[in-house]
Amino acid sequence: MRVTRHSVRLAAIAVFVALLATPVAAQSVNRAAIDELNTQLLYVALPLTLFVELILVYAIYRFRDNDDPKPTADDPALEITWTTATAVILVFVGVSGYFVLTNPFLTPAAAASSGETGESLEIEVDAYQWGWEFTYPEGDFTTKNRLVIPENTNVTLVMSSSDVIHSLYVPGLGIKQDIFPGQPQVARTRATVPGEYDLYCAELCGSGHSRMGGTVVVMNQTAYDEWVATQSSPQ
Ligand SMILES: [Cu+2]
Repeated sequence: MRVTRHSVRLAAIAVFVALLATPVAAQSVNRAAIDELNTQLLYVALPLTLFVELILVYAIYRFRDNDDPKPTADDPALEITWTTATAVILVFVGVSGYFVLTNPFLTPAAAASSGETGESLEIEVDAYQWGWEFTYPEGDFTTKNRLVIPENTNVTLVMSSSDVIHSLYVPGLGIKQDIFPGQPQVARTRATVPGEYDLYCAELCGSGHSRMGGTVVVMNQTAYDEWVATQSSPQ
């Protein structure tokens, strides 16, 4: 079978477009903000990478037989251009990153200063060697290594550690926050897609660190209410 250069090129373009255009519904507002930043930066990085690689390939080809290279001459205009272009790109990356960092779901302290607080389901998180305990506001019940939250609800995790430094990491929901003993930390999210998400401790915290995982279960409001009722009813 003959594979034409044309078909290879078409396939490469198709894969590239599919990668860029695949609409992956973000599972939380945190995740949406992070994914959007990634895509934005990708649109800047890809053309730059192609540009640099093309120049590299061109230089290799153009000067392949050059046994007597001449030193390059000063070119102030060119130097000013590439310095300015680099500065513009860095400012763009810095500003885009700043706006995601100050998102009130990624930096809860920013929520307080921007006045964006509002209703929030507050769940206490205790991290310890080696596990997680979650205490819910609706009743005096706790769960271990399994955090259940309702979808489309602002959730605030008030976290403390009973021993060493741990870090709550839920990649699927875009949550990552270190937890220092004696210094409660806050993480926030609003999950938008029901399902189960892996939870890890992202801070090496002792010999049981690798086992310090769990699951975050996002339920629709009805299922969550029913689940709370079964938890708090007397046995
Ligand atoms: Cu840990």
